[in-house]
Amino acid sequence: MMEGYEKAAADAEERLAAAADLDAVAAIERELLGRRSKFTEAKRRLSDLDPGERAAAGRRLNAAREQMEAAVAAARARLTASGRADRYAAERLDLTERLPQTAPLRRGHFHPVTQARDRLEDVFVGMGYTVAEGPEVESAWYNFEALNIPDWHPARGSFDTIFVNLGEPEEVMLRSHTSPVQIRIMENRKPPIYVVAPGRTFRADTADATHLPAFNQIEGLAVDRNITMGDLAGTIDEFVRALFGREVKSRLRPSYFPFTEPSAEFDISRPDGSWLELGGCGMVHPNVLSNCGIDPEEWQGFAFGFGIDRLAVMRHEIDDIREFVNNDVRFLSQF
Ligand code: FA5
Repeated sequence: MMEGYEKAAADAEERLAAAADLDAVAAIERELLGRRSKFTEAKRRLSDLDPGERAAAGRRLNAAREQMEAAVAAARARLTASGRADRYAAERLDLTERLPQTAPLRRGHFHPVTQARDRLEDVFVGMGYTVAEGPEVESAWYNFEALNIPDWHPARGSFDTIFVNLGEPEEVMLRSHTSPVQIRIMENRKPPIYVVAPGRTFRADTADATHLPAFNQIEGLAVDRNITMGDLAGTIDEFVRALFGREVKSRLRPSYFPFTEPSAEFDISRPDGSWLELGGCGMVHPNVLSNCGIDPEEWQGFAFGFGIDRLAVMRHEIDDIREFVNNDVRFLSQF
């Protein structure tokens, strides 16, 4: 009885090694170890043997069973691994494959506001400026105080700031303009400085044809010896011309910002003859230079900050700034 069984176990190892799939392994396992198998029958017949023979036969039977179980497990492991490898091979994607072209491929493009931002950077880099960035979440020091806006100052109210619930009340905020980047630049660099800093800005403004609650500004800062308001006016003129051509005019209007003195607002002309306010500008206030460790007796500067979304509206003659955030591809694909 035992010999026949051990022979079957040895055969089974060969059959398992050749099994092509997991179903075949399960069938062999049933045949070898299942309820109707020779193994189960041999186990049952152990009780017919003399007690002396029984122990030795039982050990041989167990050894054969362990051998078969190991062979079954090995076959399963082999087929699972190769099954996975086959599945991976079948699911493999060739990322370099080029499908035969049935229709002309349509290329995407950048959002018109991104295009305006890139164009602005190019124009200013062409004028010798470098490009910097600052964080979108700011402290009251950078967004206000260092810019000569102490907490009692009424100008704080005019920014409709969106505060973030972190630290002391009204200490952390989404920056309401890109002017804090002026401070970060002057803290870290020595004049002469010629930098522009584009980026997202946030205000609790209700969206309308000319306002968005999240919009983009570009800040400009020049600090050097003997800088005058004339340099500022010339720089604004130059970039308006580079961006819009000669038909569009710009004008400066006296205004007030705590961080510049004197201050102005600049507008550009629309095709219908009206003016659109694009930004604020002025000579950097001596207090702001001092706050950053720059001696106002030795250095002067001008700064400006204007809305990139507003500029893109002008550039493409769009009536409503909200079109930029509606994400209607039919609209966006025109630019
Ligand atoms: C400022 O933010 C000043 N930091 C600008 C500045 C910089 C002055 C440096 C002097 C020196 P103001 O709040 O006016 O100023 O905003 C500047 C421009 O941002 C506006 O002229 C407009 O073009 C744009 N802007 C402001 N609010 C919005 C809004 N809700 N949606 C779209 N554009 C806006």
